[in-house]
Amino acid sequence: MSNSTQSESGLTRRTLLKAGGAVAGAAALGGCLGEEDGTTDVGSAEFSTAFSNCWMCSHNCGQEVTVMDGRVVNITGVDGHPRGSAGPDTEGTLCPKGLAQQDKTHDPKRIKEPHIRRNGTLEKVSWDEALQYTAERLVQFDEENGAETFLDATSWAETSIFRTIWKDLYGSPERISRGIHVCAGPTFVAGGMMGTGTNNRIPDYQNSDYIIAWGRNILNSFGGQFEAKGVLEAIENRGATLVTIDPNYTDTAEKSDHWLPVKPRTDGALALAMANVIIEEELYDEDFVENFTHGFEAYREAAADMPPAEAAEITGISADSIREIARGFAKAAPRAGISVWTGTAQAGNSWKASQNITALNGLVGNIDRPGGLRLWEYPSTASFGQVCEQDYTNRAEFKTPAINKYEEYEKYPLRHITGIGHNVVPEMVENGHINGIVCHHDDPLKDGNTKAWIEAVEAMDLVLSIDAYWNGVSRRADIVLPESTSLEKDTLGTGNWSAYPRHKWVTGGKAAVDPRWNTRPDWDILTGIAEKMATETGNDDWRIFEQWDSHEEFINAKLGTCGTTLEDLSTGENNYCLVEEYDYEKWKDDDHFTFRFDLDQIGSFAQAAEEAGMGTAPEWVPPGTYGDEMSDEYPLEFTDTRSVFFSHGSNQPHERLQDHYAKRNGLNDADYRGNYLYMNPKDAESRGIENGDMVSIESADGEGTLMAHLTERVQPGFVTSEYGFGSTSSITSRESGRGSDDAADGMNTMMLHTDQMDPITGQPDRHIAVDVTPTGGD
Ligand SMILES: Nc1nc2c(c(=O)[nH]1)N[C@H]1C(S)=C(S)[C@@H](COP(=O)(O)OP(=O)(O)OC[C@H]3O[C@@H](n4cnc5c(=O)[nH]c(N)nc54)[C@H](O)[C@@H]3O)O[C@H]1N2
Ligand SMILES: Nc1nc2c(c(=O)[nH]1)N[C@H]1C(S)=C(S)[C@@H](COP(=O)(O)OP(=O)(O)OC[C@H]3O[C@@H](n4cnc5c(=O)[nH]c(N)nc54)[C@H](O)[C@@H]3O)O[C@H]1N2
Ligand code: SF4
Ligand SMILES: [Mo]
Repeated sequence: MSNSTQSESGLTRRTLLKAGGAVAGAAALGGCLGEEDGTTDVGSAEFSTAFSNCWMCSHNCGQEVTVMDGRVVNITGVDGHPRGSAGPDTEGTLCPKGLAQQDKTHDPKRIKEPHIRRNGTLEKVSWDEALQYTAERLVQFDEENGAETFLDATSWAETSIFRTIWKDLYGSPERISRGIHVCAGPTFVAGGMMGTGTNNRIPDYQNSDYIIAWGRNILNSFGGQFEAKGVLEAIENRGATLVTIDPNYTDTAEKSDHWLPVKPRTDGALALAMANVIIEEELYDEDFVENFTHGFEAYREAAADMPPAEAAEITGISADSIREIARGFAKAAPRAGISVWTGTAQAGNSWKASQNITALNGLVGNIDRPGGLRLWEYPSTASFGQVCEQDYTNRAEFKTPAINKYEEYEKYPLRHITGIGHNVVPEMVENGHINGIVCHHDDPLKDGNTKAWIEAVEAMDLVLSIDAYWNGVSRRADIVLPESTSLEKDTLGTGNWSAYPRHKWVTGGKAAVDPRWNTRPDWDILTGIAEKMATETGNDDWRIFEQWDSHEEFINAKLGTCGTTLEDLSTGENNYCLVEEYDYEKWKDDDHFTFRFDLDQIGSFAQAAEEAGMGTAPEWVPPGTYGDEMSDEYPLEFTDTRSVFFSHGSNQPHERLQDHYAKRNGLNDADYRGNYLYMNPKDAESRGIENGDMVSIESADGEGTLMAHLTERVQPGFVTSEYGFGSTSSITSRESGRGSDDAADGMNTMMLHTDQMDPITGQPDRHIAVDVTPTGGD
């Protein structure tokens, strides 16, 4: 095991500066301090410092938390951390949503007590009563409906045991996971099938000479974190070229050498035209293509059908620009990488866009070469099976997921690939094939097909919410179990891509403060349910967690393979460990490695593609084939996006963030704290809309009200807004207490959405035909 790069004493100059910051923060809270100049000993009785990792998204950035009198008074990053810094000897930081953990931890709007529904009303109960009731209802549900009709919707759970609980022990094979089902299914699955792996969408930024941010706003979605820092480092140290392909003029576009304002949903044509140039001008890696790939002829034919002039008509990008980017990318290869994630993956024709974009990597042979598309690896922490010393029966093992079992779903090709689709769940509830759900740090009501999802949640026999806030699900739940935040529990974080391109790593730490109010860490909640289930069912399999006295013991068992402990990770010196080193070009030693341009050899995909009416090789599939087409009635194309301040639907309730967000939009003077509708001044003028006006947005399936923000950053013909707001979101708990669906400013834009999706993976297609009109209010 190699240690982290921090100094031995841990007392770097920056640590002292940070301590100064903590003192200032404490002073602002009226704390009793000895010194005012920032030199106060942070080891004094009033302060303690805890090192751990952030969990506001799945990135696990290292954090240093200063606590005074049981209250978090400051949070900063950890220098040299794999995810929160640019590598050895560089400053570690947290992004705005990471910093917001402090607000969340002390937020009086959190759910403070366990609740169960009695006679239609949610009532506060003790933990013992809530867990006992949960076990009784789970047993009853299994008897009446079958556990296989229970859906696990767990998102960023800090503990890994939720799959053991819901799948193995309870016996439900169905899960809506965030990555494939609602985040970027086509990106992940195309990578997995083509040979680069589901998690290998992040290039080796720091060693790259040419980076394409393709439908990615890295400087916003990971502002201050490894990705953004890696890009900026490549520009500064290597003079790397940055290209952004995005219909919107984003922060990342602003920093780029080239911005290609592609028409939404036409990326598949752009990628094929780039291949056309690269193949025609013989700029591709012939050795790699010849010896390590499959299906090049089919790819060559598809690319030949998409000359730059034709792609220019489709994409709105000139043929000269297409040639320039294609040449720049291919000539810089293998030190050229494409960063791709959600922007090209949330549309009905995303599958082919993802396949065509991924194919460019194989064409120029940048696979697992410095500066190219790195095949990142996870550290080998022990699996549950390896650490569990008690045998148990896996109750889901021989159960067929409903989507594969019943003929009702034969119309969905996705059943061959992802097993279930977010947008299909309401239909499965209507058919009685899903009858209950656990939503754990997860809000499916913001992800798509929202009106149908609300009805589905209301129709289910059992809704269990494990959440920090009252949201559309917890307000409708039968049982609400209030969870602690990541500052109130022990955590273990691992990941793959990071600022150390040759190292696997682990991070983690102990709780910085005790759980606030009557909340509990998710480990305690899940093992608490297991304990009650053991008694209720008489089945000792549920006792398997009793072999660990605490979450820390369980984490240490998992860390055994890495030669470190949670105690070690909690110290300032070793908040992260670089545990194993791995090389580039690993595929050279792998006899089975093939980069597949054509997926004809993958039976499940070939079948899904045939049912969806598409081929197995790269091809151009126009927008509208599987998604909305604009019309006279709905002439504008809506897409949604994220803001640097908010982590999906997680932290919209924080007023400080709402204010920052309003200020950033220059609309903080208005008494409105919802999301904004961004539109081009030309589209606004023709509709009589002015900046700051309230507008009505309408699709064929829904409508809502937002405040308009006019900006040239959005192209005419397109409108966009940030998601996670409005009815059903956790923002509705503005006043402490439960709130209601109508209490909030802003709009859940997925009220405009029904069940449009990519047919292969079921990823919701969030490109919607709309029109916008003034409401007359302001
Ligand atoms: N602040 C913040 N940061 C986050 C998150 C968060 O919720 N908040 N979530 C995290 C998660 S889970 C993820 S998956 C990552 C995602 O990180 P990114 O994939 O970088 O996500 P976005 O920043 O939303 O960038 C998507 C971009 O795609 C563009 N786009 C929309 N439609 C199209 C299209 O048809 N073609 C092209 N080329 N572009 C299009 C949008 O304008 C937008 O700029 O962010 C992570 N970081
Ligand atoms: N409309 C639309 N929807 C999207 C996307 C999009 O671009 N547009 N992007 C998608 C992407 S990329 C992803 S990865 C998913 C992620 O989406 P989710 O997996 O749903 O994650 P969050 O929205 O971060 O968390 C949901 C809930 O967690 C609760 N929560 C906050 N803090 C805590 C806590 O400490 N403990 C617990 N137990 N609960 C907490 C909040 O109340 C919130 O309602 O969203 C997807 N949904
Ligand atoms: S990127 Fe931000 S929210 Fe995600 S783990 Fe890092 S600091 Fe936390
Ligand atoms: Mo995501």
